Amino acid sequence: MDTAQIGVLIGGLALIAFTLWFFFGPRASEKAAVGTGGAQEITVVVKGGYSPDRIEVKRGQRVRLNFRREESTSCTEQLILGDFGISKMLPQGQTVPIEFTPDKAGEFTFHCGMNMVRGKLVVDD
Ligand SMILES: [Cu+2]
Repeated sequence: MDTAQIGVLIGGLALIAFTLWFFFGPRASEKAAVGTGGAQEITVVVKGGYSPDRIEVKRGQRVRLNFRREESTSCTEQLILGDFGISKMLPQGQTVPIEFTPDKAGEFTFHCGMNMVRGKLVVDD
């Protein structure tokens, strides 16, 4: 093998590693911060998915998720967090606050009306 071939090989391996990491790597989660109202607050932008799509909160303290939908596709129009009995419509361009107090710890999925776009709410004890 000459230098160019080795270069191509290393490049290829790096690309594979990146692809694996991108799809299967650990997802960073974002912690909700306690805001002025005393609730753990975080803004979630809805655009081709949820950002952040993994949110960490503490159990037993009020949570306020400010969902902001910045896309017109009807897919993400509805937001469902079934484990806490929440179902909300997210009009485009508006910030919709979703407030509740998580009374149980664990990982809970929130998703669109068709269960296609998903995010995780991690409730720590
Ligand atoms: Cu959908």
